[in-house]
Amino acid sequence: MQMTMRWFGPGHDPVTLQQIRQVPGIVGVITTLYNKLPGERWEVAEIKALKETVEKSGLKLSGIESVNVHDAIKTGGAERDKYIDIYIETLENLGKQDIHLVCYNFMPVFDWTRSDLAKMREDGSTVLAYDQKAIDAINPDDMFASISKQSGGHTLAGWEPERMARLKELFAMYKGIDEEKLLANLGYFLTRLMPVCEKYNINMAIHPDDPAWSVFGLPRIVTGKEKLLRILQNVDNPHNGVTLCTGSLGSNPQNDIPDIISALKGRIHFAHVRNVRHTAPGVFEESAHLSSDGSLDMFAIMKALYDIGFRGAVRPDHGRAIWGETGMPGYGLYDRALGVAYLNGLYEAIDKMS
Ligand code: CS2
Ligand code: MN
Repeated sequence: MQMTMRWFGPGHDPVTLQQIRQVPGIVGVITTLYNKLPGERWEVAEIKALKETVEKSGLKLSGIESVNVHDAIKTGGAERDKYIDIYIETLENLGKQDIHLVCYNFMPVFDWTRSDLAKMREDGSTVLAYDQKAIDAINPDDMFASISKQSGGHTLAGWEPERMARLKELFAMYKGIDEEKLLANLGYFLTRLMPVCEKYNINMAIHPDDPAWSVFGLPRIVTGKEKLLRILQNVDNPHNGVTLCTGSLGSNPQNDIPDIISALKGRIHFAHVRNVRHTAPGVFEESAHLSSDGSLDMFAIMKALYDIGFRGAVRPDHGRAIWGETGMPGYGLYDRALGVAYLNGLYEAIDKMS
């Protein structure tokens, strides 16, 4: 297992590489060119500079999260081939820099969705939370305003203001796109990527939809075991794989995460391991990583990953805001570092007892 943390890059992330390096057991970061909009090519010089910055701190660049996918690709629009060509060039440029892991998502319009970015818990910590009733009461046009109001001035991953300014147009693009069409468009995209992935040994790792059900009437196809298996079988190449995000899949209590992990053996390329606490149907909050604080069995999850032979990059995911830390919602240093320490402990125990 390679323990990593997500880092948003110079000028974007209030957490420094040196701080990350001081977290025991961390070998690398998962990062991105945060300024890039979906559809823009990543140039070699930019990737090189990012990699050098990371490596100067003594860490490895373990993978990219995310190279975002243009909506023309997701909707199968007239310009999809042009944007797939650009995506392929980006992968080529990443491959040439010895980068072999790319996380992405295929969610229409919005990336992850929450109704509250700072829900106060009894102990005074705050967490990201979701309440379906609150989401149902929001007009999708106001969703961006609602999210950005709570973001503490940070641009949130997947919520690029440039895209959000074109929300009406985006919703119009997805008219007539149902789950089957979206799945077919994903298959088309992945089929075209496989040759470059084979050439440079790049693993594509699709991130589950968060929450793991349809929001605002938009289709969602990365929500559970059957659908994940369909995506993998559709393009049956080991480079077409999954980011096993326990918090996203775990938003739906029906998803049995250890069972999903076993079913995806050999195709999990990256893992986001965090807990989530279900409080009512359609209502959850992002608890501390510890099993007893949430609804997921983190031991069973780490054991399942161990048992299928997964030894790739793992990262904690959203943490609570604790100890007065302010920063990017979900991505403070303190609680994610606690998450890392805990996951390391679980892993060491599982490894030594196996
Ligand atoms: C992440 C996602 O912060 C998060 O919720 O897990 O934004 C993830 O990076 C993207 O969906 C992957 O493209
Ligand atoms: Mn995740």
